[in-house]
Amino acid sequence: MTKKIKNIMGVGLSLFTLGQMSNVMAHVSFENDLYSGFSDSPVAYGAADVWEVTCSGGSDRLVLSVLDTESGRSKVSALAYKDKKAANTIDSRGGNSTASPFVRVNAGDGIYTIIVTQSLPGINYYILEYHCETSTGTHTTTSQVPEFPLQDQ
Ligand SMILES: [Ca+2]
Repeated sequence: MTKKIKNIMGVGLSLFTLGQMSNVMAHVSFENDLYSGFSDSPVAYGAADVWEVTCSGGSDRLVLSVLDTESGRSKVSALAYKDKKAANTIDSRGGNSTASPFVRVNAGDGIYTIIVTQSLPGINYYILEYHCETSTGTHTTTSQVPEFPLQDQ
């Protein structure tokens, strides 16, 4: 197997469309993979992708969830961190259209780090959904993550 992005414009685009339809103004990542335990993978175990999202001034928190787009036993989780505050969310069932619960990290404006991990070695595919908002839930300016994570495993 080789590391690849699957279905970039498929699920990601449909999620984006759904977000627009529900007026959520959510941001989504491209569909990315976690890849471990293969001869050509960067790590044998513990693949982790690292992302950064910037929340504009006036933001109170980052809200995020993760969609595991691959069925199988391995679960995908996303942990967001900033200034000694963190929250973790896990998609308990891969391969369906139900994402993990939304969680919040209330650490104000600035750069949040998001780390996506898998519970078992192998290959997982996932899409992040996230946005920044004020303390009353009004969406604030949120950076769009790049096509690939800062650490890509
Ligand atoms: Ca799911």
